[in-house]
Amino acid sequence: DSREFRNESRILPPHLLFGAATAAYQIEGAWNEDGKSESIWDRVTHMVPCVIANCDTGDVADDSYHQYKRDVEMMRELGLDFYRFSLSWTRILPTSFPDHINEKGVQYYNNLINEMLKYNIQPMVTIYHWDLPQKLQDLGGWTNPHIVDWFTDYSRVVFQLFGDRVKYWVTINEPREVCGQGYGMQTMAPLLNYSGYADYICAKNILLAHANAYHLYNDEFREAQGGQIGISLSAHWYEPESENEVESAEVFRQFEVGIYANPIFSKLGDFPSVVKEKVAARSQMQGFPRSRLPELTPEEIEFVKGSSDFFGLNHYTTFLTYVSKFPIQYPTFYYADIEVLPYQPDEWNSSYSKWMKVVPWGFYKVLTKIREEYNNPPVFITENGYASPRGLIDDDRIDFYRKYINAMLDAIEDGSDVRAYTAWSLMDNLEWMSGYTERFGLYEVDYESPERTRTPRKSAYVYKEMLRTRVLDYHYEPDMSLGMHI
Ligand code: GBH
Repeated sequence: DSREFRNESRILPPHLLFGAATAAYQIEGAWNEDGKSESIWDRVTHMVPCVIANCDTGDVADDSYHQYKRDVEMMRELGLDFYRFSLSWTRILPTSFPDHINEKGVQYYNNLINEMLKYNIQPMVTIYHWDLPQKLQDLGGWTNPHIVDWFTDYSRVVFQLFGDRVKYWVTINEPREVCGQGYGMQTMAPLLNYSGYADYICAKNILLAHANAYHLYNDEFREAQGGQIGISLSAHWYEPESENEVESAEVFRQFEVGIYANPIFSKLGDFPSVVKEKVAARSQMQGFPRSRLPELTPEEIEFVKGSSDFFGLNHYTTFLTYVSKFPIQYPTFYYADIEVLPYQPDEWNSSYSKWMKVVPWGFYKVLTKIREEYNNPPVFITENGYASPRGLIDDDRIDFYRKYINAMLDAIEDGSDVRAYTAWSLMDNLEWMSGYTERFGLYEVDYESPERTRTPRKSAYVYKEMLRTRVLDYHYEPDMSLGMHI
C-alpha cells in the first residue's frame, strides 16, 4: 500500500543522479536551417492549419539551436549531474539515410555536448523523440518493417559521432505515445488515426528497432565507449476504481505498459499473454484472418528480451480504471480490445494540463510494480514534471516535485533500484498539441523576445538547493531577489 505523506526533510541517496530533460522538436527551432530536412512535426504543423493550440509551431520554439550556451549555463546554475536531450534525425541525416551526414547539424550537437562536458554535466541522449523524417513517414514510418534497418543505421551514425563522449543512451522515447497517439489516434504526428491496427504494427517495429540499436551498441561500441543504453517507457499508474476492478486495472496496465515492457524486461519476453489473447479473440470475432496484433517469432522474442541496461521511466500521473464493453460491430479500436477505460476523478488536484492530476502515491506504486514484475531492474526516471500557466511563482510545481520525489524515496527505501531522476523540463517548450500554452519548465521562456529569454522560476531555486544540499526539504523558501548564480 502507498505510504503516508511525511512532511519532514529527507536525505537523498548519495548515488542518485539528478538532471533535467528536453527534446529536439520542442526546443531547437531552426527547422530548416543549415541543411535540416522536414520531420513529421514540421509537416503537420505546416500542412494542417492550427493543428496545435494557438496555431503555434516549433519553427523557432526556444531557439536552442542558437541559444545552447545559455541552456548549458542554466544546467550549471541548477547544478545538474546530467542533461537529457534528443537528436533530430533530419538535422543529422537530411535524406533520412547515412549516405549524407550533415556536418553543420553534427557541429551543433558537438558544440552542445562539449560545452556541457566542460562543466562536467553528463549528456543523456535520446536518439528518437518523435520527430521522424517525413520521407520515412511517406514510406509508412513505424508501420514499415524496413524502419528497423533505417533506425539502426541512424543509431550507428550517432554512436560513431558522439559515443566517445555520451555514456547514457535512450533509444526511443515513449513508444506508447508514438504508436498509440500518432498511429492509433490523431493526437500526435503523423495523425494516422488507425486504432487497433496501425498502433500494434508500430509497436512490433519499435521493439525490434530498439533491440537492434541495443545489440549494435552492445556488439560494436560498448567495449570501446563504455556507456549504458536503454529505452524510455511512459507509464502512468492505473488504479482499480473499486475492488471489482482489480483485474481490469491489471489488464489495462498490460496493454498500456506491458506491450513494451514485457518483451524487454520480463523473464519470458514476448507481448503479455492477456494482450495476445484479447486482441486475437476480438480480431477473430470481427472476421480478421489473423490477430491484429502481429506475432513476435521465437527468434525475435529472444532478441528483444533483456535489450535494455535500465528501465527508463517517464511518469506523470495516475488514472482509475473500469470495465467497458464495446459492441463487436464497433470499428477496430484499441480500447475496445482492452474492454477497460481510464478516467481521473474531478476531486483530484489538477495541473494546468487536463490529463495531469497530482497523485504522488501512483509514482510509488508504479516503481513498486516495476521492481516486483521485472526483477528489480535499474531504473532511470527519465521524465517527471508538472504543467502550469505562465508565471515565475510556481508553488504548485514545487509542491508537485517535493511530493513525487518523496514517493520515489519511499520506493527506494523499499528496494527499488532507482539510479537517476530527471525533471521535465529544464525550460518551457513546445508542449506538442498544446503548443506554448502549457508550461513545464523550471525556467520560464519568453516567446515574445527574439532570443527567447529564459528566467528561473521559484521551482528552479528549490531544485538547485535540493541538489546542492542533497536534502529534500519541505520548508525551504528561496530568496529570488538574490538571483541565480553558478
Ligand atoms: C512526455 O509525454 C513527453 O516525453 C514529453 O515530450 C512531453 O512534453 C511531456 O511528457 C509532457 O507531456 O492532450 O489529452 O491528448 C507524456 C505523455 C503525451 C501525455 C501527450 C499527454 C496529451 C494528452 N503525454 N499527451 S491529450
